[in-house]
Amino acid sequence: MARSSRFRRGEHQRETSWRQDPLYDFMLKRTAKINRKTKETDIVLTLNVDGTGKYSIKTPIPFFTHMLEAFARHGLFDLNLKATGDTHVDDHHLVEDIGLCLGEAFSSAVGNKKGMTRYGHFVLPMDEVLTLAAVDFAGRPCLVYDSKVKVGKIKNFDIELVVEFFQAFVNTAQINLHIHVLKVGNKHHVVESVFKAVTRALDMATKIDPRHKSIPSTKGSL
Ligand SMILES: [Mn+2]
Repeated sequence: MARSSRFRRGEHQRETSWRQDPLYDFMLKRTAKINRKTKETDIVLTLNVDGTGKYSIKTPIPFFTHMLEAFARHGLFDLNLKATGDTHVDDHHLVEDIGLCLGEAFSSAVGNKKGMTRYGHFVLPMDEVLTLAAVDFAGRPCLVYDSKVKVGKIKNFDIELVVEFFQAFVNTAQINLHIHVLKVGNKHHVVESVFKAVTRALDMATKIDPRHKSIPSTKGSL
């Protein structure tokens, strides 16, 4: 009997306090679904910020698909993406529009950022290459992209599109993102290290820290 009543008391305490728990808002809600269709591209994307890195990515650009798979896996974000577009013209429209949709999904999923860490950073080695990414969910879009490898091709993929992707992502996510390739090398390593460093920084920044009882800003909003 004693054990049973303790259990009931515990249940009751949880019942009355769970709505005040900053974790509660997010465990249920940090997801987003984005549909975007224009004459150039058709994109359906779902994101769960509190995922485990499960993904299903379908784009007609194999190297870019590889990058987005790495993004989902290493940021522990669940990401489903089906994207088609006028890639017979150029990959530019589709890569940029996926960046816009992914940024929109992050912005929507994190909501008012209550209880969120806000800042994140990562320094990622990939063999001879070393890349730093730092992010602030500031509510203001700003990208600083610093790499000696900004042009060229990886198979058919145009490396110039990497900065286009992150600029689009930053614009709709409303974040401040610094990407610095500190040590260049193989082009595939450079680009992949950028995607992995960014996603690890995003994972850190989007984590809920229960010590934050409110929105992580002295202004009171972000
Ligand atoms: Mn690779």
